[in-house]
Amino acid sequence: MKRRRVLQLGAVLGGGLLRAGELGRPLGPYGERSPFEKAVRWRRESKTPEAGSSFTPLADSYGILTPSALHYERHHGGVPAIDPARHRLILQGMVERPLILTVGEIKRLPSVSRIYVVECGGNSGGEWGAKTAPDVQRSHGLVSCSEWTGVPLKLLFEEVGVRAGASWIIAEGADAGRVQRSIPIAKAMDDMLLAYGQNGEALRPEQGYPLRLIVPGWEGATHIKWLQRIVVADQPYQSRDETSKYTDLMPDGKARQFTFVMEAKSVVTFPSGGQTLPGPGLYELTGLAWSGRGRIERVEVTSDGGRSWQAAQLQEPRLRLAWVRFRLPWRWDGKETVIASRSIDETGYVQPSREALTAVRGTNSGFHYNGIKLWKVGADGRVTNVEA
Ligand SMILES: Nc1nc2c(c(=O)[nH]1)N[C@H]1C(S)=C(S)[C@@H](COP(=O)(O)O)O[C@H]1N2
Ligand SMILES: [Mo]
Repeated sequence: MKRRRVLQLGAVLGGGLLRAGELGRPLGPYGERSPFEKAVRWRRESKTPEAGSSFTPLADSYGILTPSALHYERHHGGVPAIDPARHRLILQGMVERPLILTVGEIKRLPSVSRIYVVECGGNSGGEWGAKTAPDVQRSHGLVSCSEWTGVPLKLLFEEVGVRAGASWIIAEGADAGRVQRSIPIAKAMDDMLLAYGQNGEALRPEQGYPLRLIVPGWEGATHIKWLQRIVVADQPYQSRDETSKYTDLMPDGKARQFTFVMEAKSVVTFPSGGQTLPGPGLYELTGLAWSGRGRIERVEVTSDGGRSWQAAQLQEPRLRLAWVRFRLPWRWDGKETVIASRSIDETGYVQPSREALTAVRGTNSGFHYNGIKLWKVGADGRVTNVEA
């Protein structure tokens, strides 16, 4: 193979580029990023500032962890200021021994740390319809991935003793929104976490400080933040947030309810909407893939509008229910083209095209959109939302 020069650095080296070290600023008690780094969450306009969402800048992320300060936010009643010394978790309902726990008591229990995606059921919901999002942050940024630390819920339930016939839990937050969600108890006994840690420190207030549920692979709305109560029951609660909202309207006018699992998805973050390629040449095409059903087995990428698909390189370790970073060297010839990715998970499920998805689900679903995302690269290097 002919050796190609990847980047042309040689000529500029020599004068004036390297600075002598100046005396820097002193040590600091809590770190901050460089003032030259500008990526921020984008906040969608909402009627009230407390109830709203902000989006993770996916195109500015490296690897598979979202820095806590950039984790997306979705609140229905603002971020409460909770003093952990005064916070309590109540476990009641169909249990042998109802319990009230302090945060300190919870932290004493055996714990685990796991890397998991949290994704809002409404993420990329704009793609059902007008698709006006100019960039990947706004089209797909209601998803983040963190390392969560906490107590397996199973362990707590073994402490309180679940009564025969119990089949659901109802979790309640301490925020003004009083968000309540019903979750099948089988999920709680499987892999749910009562989390207090995020990326090596306490949860951020926006993420539910001091306690939240993590429901691996299931839609964000079930991951109750500022958790203050779990009621064990023999039926779901049919709360506002699982009846009037968070249901999927189907083409026949019926609505699907309790669609918990987030199906396999992926998105190219470079090149993606709003970016400009400076010219033809070698680039690293990259993006993120995840599935609520388990491990990502394969990600395929097209850079010719879907005529051919090529397997991307997957960064190890490939963790279940976490982001997988994919990459592929890509030589852009300077012509207009369309790029996209599709993910395949360990169950064999293949991320569908928009056409295949809307053929089954119609276009009024609102939630749970996981179609293949296309980006157009113009001959001028500008990348745009192909469906806009
Ligand atoms: N108590 C409470 N829990 C909540 C919410 C809320 O408003 N209040 N929003 C839910 C929704 S819809 C989502 S998508 C996730 C968002 O979690 P994050 O803000 O940490 O990203 O939290 C869920 N848990
Ligand atoms: Mo959500």
